[in-house]
Amino acid sequence: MYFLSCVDDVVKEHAKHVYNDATFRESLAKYGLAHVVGAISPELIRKTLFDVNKRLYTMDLKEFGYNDPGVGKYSFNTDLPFYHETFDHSLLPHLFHLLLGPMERPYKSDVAQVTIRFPGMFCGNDDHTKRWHLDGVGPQSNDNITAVKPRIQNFDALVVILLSDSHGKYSGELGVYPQSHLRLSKWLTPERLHQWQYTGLEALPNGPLSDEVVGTKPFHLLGKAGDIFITNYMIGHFPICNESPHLRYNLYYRVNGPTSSSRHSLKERPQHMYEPIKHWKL
Ligand SMILES: O=C(O)CCC(=O)C(=O)O
Repeated sequence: MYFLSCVDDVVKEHAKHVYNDATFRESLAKYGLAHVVGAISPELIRKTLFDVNKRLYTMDLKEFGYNDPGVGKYSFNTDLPFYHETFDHSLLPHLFHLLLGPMERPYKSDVAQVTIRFPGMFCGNDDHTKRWHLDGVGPQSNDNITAVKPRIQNFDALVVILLSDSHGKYSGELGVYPQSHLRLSKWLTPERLHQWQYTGLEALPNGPLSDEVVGTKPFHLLGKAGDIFITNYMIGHFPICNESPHLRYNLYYRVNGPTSSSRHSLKERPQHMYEPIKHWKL
């Protein structure tokens, strides 16, 4: 017990140290993203990667739910308790307590998403300006196929955990558009927001509008296994081509602060798309 509380104190101190670094907060406010090196312990990374690879080996791919060739095929959402530990036992709950404010209960992870990008994925004539997207935007099908519920089910932060070392640019890493949270919120009008809710991803300004609205230079989320990137929920992102001979593994969590929606409360707050950093303590 004593040992566990010591570990918790160390993790809490680490979170405080990260938060108190002004460049970390400035980066989140200005660019909508920040990199924390070595944030997750090698032991948690090892256990998570072991489980993912074991599933590949045993072909226990039930969790690889989406039947969407190319995009979602090697992506699975999981609510298995094991995947919550990687978030819940790390500095992340403490860091979000500081970044988004205290909650009635401690921060806990929502569903985890694991994505694997195999060599060759998204290479060739791929046009990423058509593929960048925001999560939580767009209609949701109900059981009754004809009834589609419009929604903007936004959250506050996307956490990207690298489960494997990057092998240089174009090794399947996530690409993000720095500042797109601010640029998109400026571009948004009530009509456009309405389209996002009803049409979803197709109504985002990608393709020919992309350079003008979100920018021309994506930033590549590269690092070592155990590094994390925290991004604002309104940062446009997409997986980059994997030209390396290695598999790339990322783990994602979507985090809700005290004022945001959650899949449990099913609150929606489309108006927050106009003020992407309003609820952050930066
Ligand atoms: O890691 C990836 O491949 C990107 C996944 C992604 O963008 C998403 O699921 O929204």
